[in-house]
Amino acid sequence: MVEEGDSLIVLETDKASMDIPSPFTGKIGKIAIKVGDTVSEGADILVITTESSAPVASEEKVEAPKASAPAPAAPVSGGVESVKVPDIGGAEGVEVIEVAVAAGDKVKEGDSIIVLETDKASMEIPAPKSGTVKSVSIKVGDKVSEGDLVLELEVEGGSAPAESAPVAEKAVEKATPAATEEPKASTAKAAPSADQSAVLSEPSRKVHAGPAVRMLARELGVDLSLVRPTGPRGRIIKEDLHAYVKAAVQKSVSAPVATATTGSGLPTVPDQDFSKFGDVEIVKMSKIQRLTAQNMVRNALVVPQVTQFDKADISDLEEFRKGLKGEMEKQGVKLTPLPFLIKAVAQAMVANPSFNVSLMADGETYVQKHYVHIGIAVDSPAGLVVPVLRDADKKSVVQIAKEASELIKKALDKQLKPADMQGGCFTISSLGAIGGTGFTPIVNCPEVGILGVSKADIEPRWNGKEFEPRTMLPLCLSYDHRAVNGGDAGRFMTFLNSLLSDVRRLSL
Ligand code: CAO
Repeated sequence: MVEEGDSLIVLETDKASMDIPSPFTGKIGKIAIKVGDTVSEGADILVITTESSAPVASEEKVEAPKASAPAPAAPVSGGVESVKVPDIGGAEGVEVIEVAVAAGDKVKEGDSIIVLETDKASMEIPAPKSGTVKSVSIKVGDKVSEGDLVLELEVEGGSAPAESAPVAEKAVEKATPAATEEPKASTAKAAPSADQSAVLSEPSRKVHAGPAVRMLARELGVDLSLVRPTGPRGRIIKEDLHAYVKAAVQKSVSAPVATATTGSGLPTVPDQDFSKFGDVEIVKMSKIQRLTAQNMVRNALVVPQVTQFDKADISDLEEFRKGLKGEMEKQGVKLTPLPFLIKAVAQAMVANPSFNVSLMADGETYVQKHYVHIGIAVDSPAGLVVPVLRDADKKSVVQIAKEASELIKKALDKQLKPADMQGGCFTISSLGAIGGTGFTPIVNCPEVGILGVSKADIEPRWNGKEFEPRTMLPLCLSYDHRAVNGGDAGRFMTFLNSLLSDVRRLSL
């Protein structure tokens, strides 16, 4: 089955190639020619049974149209020469669909300089001689006839005749500013290969393709200059286009990580030359930094997250902690507020199981976890790492303090194993020792909640009679709003606050 306008055959003279499009939509019957045949105007090509609303489908014979190969302009031997539209089979007002050269380009004899298209065929007009283009007199969309001026060419003085192949490789790759949405027509030699992956990111180059392929490329939004040609004489055929699109799709599916840092297809921030503004150096990111960047982009883009803030009165907790600190130090454990936070969060997870889930990719199910493993964000020399403390809900604050110290030491010494960083249900990111009054941590997928902890400070609190100095700890709870609703988050935070504000409850 062919559609009207589909390319049926491609003819090639020693100076140009022509696509012969189907004049009708219908079914191909007998084909009268084969590759290698020589044909002239009026020669039978094939028979098409046209689709018709009439009860009987009609058979139409397709003949070679009058689209004689354009002859190059008369040979020239030096100086600036006018290159005009050659004999194009008597056709008048033929549309220019591509201008393949610009002023300053070097061309070789036989290189395509413009492409014309009638409703019957497309024609590439070759350069009659090698030389340098001085000026171009036509643009895409112009209608031209035999004898119209195309360009001025400074002919290479005494140049040797061009190679017998009229489709010689272009000498200059300078992009033409011609206002065409398509790549510039010409020929590009490339190793015949169906593998399009290697050319996906090659810069623009000249192309050689028929109108049907160009139309398909336009429909698909494909830049033909990126497609590797495998047709005769470097011609791009439909199969090349299909292979290119397939490779492009596979590339984007199989390499999401490569685009993750740029936002999975979102516009990238263009690089700037910062050295214009002062002394700079380029520093390679560590593997952890690169992975963190990728995960942050994914988590920030994929998770609809909300952050809620509160302050816990940890005055009693601090008094208790400071009382225990010396004793713990003798056991080699540094008792900071962190183990209390881990314990309190673990208990809040048990009391609010909606925080202890992971959403499944099917969008229909989630995993409810019946264990409570808490991740601790550690600012290590290699970058941000999150070791996981297991079964925190079942351990005492002292036990948690010991294990957390070991995990943090391992992280700082770069001794963490992958297993130490897996299986977390919720993350605590404490910047309390550093400072700040609050921040919005990004949920650490596939977990659905993360607690940011800022620096505790003494604040005046009204006790009903007077203002009292109390140690207040800023808490910032980010959660995945797909899994946790605002009510659950409010209850989680209030419960957590109550545990931290009354250390006796924590030991219950
Ligand atoms: N408010 C006030 N003081 C605090 C505090 C808080 N919230 N948290 C800890 N401190 C105090 C400690 O008590 C300790 O003081 P003392 O020695 O007088 O007791 C001091 O700050 C230093 O604590 P620390 O840093 O040694 O230990 P920690 O348990 O608080 O933190 C760790 C350990 C690993 C969480 C921390 O070192 C770290 O890496 N934090 C950064 C995490 C991060 O980068 N998060 C951002 C991730 S992106 O969202």
